[in-house]
Amino acid sequence: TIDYNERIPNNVDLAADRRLQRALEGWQPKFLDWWKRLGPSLPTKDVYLRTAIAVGRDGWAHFAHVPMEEYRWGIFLADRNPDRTIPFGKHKGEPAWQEVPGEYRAELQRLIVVQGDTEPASVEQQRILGNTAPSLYDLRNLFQVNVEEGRHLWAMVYLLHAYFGREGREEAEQLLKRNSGDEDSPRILGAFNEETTDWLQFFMFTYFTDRDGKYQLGTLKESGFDPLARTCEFMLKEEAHHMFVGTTGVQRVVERTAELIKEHGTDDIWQYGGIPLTVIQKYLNFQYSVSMDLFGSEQSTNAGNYYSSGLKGRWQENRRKDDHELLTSERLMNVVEDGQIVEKSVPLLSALNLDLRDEYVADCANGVRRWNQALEDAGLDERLFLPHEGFHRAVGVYSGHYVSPEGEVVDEATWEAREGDWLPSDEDRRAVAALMVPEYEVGKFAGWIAAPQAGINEQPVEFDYVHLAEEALA
Ligand code: BYC
Ligand code: FE
Ligand code: FE
Ligand code: FE
Repeated sequence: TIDYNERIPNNVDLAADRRLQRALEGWQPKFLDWWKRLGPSLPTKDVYLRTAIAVGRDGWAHFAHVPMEEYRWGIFLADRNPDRTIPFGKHKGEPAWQEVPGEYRAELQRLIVVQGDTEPASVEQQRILGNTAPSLYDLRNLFQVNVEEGRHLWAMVYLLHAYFGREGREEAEQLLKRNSGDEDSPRILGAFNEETTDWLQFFMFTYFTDRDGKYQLGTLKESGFDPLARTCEFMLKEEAHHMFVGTTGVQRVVERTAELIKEHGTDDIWQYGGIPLTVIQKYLNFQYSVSMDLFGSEQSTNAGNYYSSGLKGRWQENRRKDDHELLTSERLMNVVEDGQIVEKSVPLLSALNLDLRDEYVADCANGVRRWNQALEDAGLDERLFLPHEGFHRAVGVYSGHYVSPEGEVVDEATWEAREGDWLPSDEDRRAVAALMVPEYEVGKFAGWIAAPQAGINEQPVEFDYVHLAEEALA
């Protein structure tokens, strides 16, 4: 269990390391200041939140109404397996590292900083969404995601403080100083500088971009550096809810859209307060493609080196039936040559970003199947789909090329002519934004989204998930 008597709740025996404790207690007010400045902007009294109270397999979460700024952010690592060995790379079979291996210090720190940078970035991106929540249920889910991303920042800051000395402490400060979309000091990865303009985008973000988080954390959970592996293992438990918010959020939008299409016999349902399916598809296209970019280049020496060094593994490394070193394996990948997409064979070790991305793509398809089931159940013929991997890409082999959602390489003029059919236009975003009127009454939902099947933690859907502050109600 986690010691809640401490100023910083933890299960790493922080009290036994006075220096580290003081360093983190020095960072804590800066975190809280950042939360006040760039965290959720809607003033609330309290929110029905899940807090981690243990890290074991069952019963790790406690639910209660708590003021958000009193959320018990803390440091929780999955239990240590004393027999754990490094699962892959050239150190395979050696005992997992409990300290940072000197030769990989820089790379390990870089990975942790990149991971850490995304967590507060997403909170910043979602800052103003509370003002337009479609229900108290959704508002609560937004805030749950936000506090947990805040805790994921804590998880990375702990590693930086505990294992990377002065440089680590400086990086921890920088994690609060770079900000999403900031001209001078933006967040590190592209998708985390995009605006989250509205709730449809938020649901697409938690479906597609939090899912990148799931897959990246899944590879870091395999790391030979045991504290990183253990912290990612626990983060993944929290992450499941973020993806639930995305899957069911998009599903509920699709359900409501299908209902309105049937009721009015037209796809053009703006006038009836719904989001047309074509616009949902454009939002999907956008968030999927910027999330695909988060995997880096298909071929990456960084990724190969991370693997060989034992720092970052593959998704479900232990289930892979090979030598876990990959020095001789090859695989096929797509490249664009003379305006055609063709396959070529490359060393597997050079293409591990692609290996992970393929796992991600297969997982993404599951939700799309669910959403299409909702369309089928409603008796509609329209379907949603994942665009081609080359569509709207800024990183990797497709960057610099124009590829349609169907996977056709097109010229620039065609792209310019069709872009508005494929990606949300400013007009689309404005029309979606116009539907985003807040619904803060218990058990009520905005007209563009269906109610969920069930409430949170076996509470009813009609439940006071959030108590707003007086000034928010005025
Ligand atoms: N935007 O060799 P390459 C999450 C940079 S999400 C801008 O192809 P590599 C969350 C790259 O950094 C998960 N720059 O890439 C979700 C490199 O720069 P340097 C976050 C990019 O290194 C929702 C250069 O281009 N965690 O947790 O193989 C809410 C060459 O790149 C981008 C991680 O990402 C981009 N999209 O792979 C909250 C895990 N892509 O080093 C949270 C840790 C690449 O030459 N990160 N670049 O200056 C990594 O494993 C790797 O850094 C990456 C890139 C997979 C991101
Ligand atoms: Fe309680
Ligand atoms: Fe996270
Ligand atoms: Fe997340």
